[in-house]
Amino acid sequence: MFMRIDHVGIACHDLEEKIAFFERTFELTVVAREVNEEQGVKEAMLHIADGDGGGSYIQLLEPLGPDTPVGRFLAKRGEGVHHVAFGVPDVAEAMREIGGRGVRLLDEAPRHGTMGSSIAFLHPKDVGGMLTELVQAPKH
Ligand code: V0V
Ligand code: CO
Repeated sequence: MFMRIDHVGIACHDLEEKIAFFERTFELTVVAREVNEEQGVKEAMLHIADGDGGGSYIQLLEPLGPDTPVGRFLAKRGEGVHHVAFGVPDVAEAMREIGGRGVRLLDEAPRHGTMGSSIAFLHPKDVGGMLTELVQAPKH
């Protein structure tokens, strides 16, 4: 299955502070910001590189409240890497294939992700402790 790393998601308490840190430390640029109510996050995408299948990014995530996936993660583990997102050409097909291999899907159908993408999550307990996201870039 064709895959690339689309983004690494990092949980933080203060999005603006963390954006400023990544900008001045790694000279990265914010290319998108979004509030995603369904996922309970305010997020920013910082561009790293462009590849054949699409770009790669750091995604900074601030929770919209304590009772959200990122809010619970911060309370339990503190700031740090929250998930790794693989870019796939067709997220529904990737869900079928990976789900068929015994990995629990956290979404029944693809959901709205950043920058017009379609996303779905895999249970971290079935992927060696790594919360895994599948992401399909929007069609042009
Ligand atoms: C929880 N666990 C994790 C984890 N979050 N392990 C690795 N990485 C993480 N990020 C572990 C946790 O330590 C527990 O293990 C167990 O999973 C159950 O967690 P919990 O404390 O009950 O927490 P919940 O209720 O939040 O459930 C965890 C899951 C939930 C992963 C099921 O967070 C979820 O559905 N996440 C998918 C949606 C999401 O994360 N959205 C935010 C990103 P122990 O302690 O029992 O051993 S949105 C995004 O990326 C967007 C919009 C985008 O890219 O476009
Ligand atoms: Co993500």
